[in-house]
Amino acid sequence: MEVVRHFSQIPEAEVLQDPEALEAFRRDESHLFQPPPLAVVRPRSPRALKALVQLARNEGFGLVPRGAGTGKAGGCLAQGPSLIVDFGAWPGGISLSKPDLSLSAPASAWLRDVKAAAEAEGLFYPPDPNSWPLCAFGGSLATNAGGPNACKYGMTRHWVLSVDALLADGEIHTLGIGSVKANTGPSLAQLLVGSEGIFGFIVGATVRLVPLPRQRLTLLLPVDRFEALIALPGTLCAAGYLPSAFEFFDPAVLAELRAHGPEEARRLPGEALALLEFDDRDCASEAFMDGLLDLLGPLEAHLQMATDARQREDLWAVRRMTSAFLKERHPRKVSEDVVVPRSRLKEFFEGLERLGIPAVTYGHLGDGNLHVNLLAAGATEPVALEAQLMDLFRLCVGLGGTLSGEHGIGLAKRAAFLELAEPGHLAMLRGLKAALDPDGIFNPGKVI
Ligand code: 2HG
Ligand code: ZN
Repeated sequence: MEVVRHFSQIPEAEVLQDPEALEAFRRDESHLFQPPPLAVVRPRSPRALKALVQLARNEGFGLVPRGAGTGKAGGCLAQGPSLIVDFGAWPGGISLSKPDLSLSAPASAWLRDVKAAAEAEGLFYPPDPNSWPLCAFGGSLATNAGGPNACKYGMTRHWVLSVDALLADGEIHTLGIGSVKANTGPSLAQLLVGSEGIFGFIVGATVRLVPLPRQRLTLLLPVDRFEALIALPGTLCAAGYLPSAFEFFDPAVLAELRAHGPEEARRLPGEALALLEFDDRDCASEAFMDGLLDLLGPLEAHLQMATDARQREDLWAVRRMTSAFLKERHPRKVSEDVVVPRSRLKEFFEGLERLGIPAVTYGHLGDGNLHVNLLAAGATEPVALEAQLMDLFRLCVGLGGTLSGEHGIGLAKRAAFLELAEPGHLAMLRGLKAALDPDGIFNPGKVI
């Protein structure tokens, strides 16, 4: 009862405390299942946020930010006594400045609406996490989400000009300006992007746009031997062919999709398969294609072109549903998103084989971001599973990569991150945390 009294004091916010309503907030899209939060609060104004910060400080509980709950690392789940701050009702609309090639939106906007608003004006906001039709703009900023387009366009971080963020004084501060050039010391906006809420909460941002690509070439490349694909991203990039996306399925995932997947997946050819996309201005030209075929060498024989938008959508539909499909068939699977530089892909796959980790792999071959899925994780002894994951992470770190390319650390990878991170890196993060959030209010127990 004590608790109820306090929470009802929060102005301009909706408060959920019904245990049934809280159940939905125990999960995100990771494999984790956390205890329920004390309550879920949906703030509608800066006043509500200020009251929340004061209450959390006085009462000694944490505040956990949440967008649409599509994160894959447990960053938006409660760890210890916490309130979940659900930004779904945060006010504001999407606005766009064509002369500035910029777009501003509140954390509550859907990423799909942000992307569509840009497209409606012939502009492009490239970040495309797999969850883009369902995820919140704020969540994509807090987690620095990446997706297939990162191969050419980078991550969410690379598109952020400024952020509005709730900081430990309970106020909202604008960090940065909505213009492409600003050079007034280290970027504090960038400190917040991808911070997973541990330094403060992003309530809105202004991002950079570019003209919408007018051409798109979508190619399907089935191969007889998976090894034949592995060198290809490096070969293409070194020759000046930078795909906007270079996705792949290893033989094990492909077999699984073919045997149990939807109709479109059952028709997929090859032992392994790549899905490549180019959006260069001249990608429909003969010269572009000739150069590409030269680089493909003997693989050229297998190349298939998506002839129309429908075929392109079918190919992408299979790729986009792969994560959900595997989760449905293997509900207790553990899915990783390790990364190695594309020049080290061959060594990665050799290493993975040597380690003998029972996994299927797919994802973003073009930028070395690989979704290694341990389908049998649920039936593996926890100690053995942890050893397998640490072996996998160490392999990546040893090759100049790291344990997460796009999903973040959150709760799911925190222990491994603490073990593997460079000590100086960790010391800096801890120093920043102590300086920016001295009372440990913002997303406690995450990342560090
Ligand atoms: C994807 O690329 C997502 O499909 C999810 O990042 C990856 O669940 C996964 O393994
Ligand atoms: Zn991915």
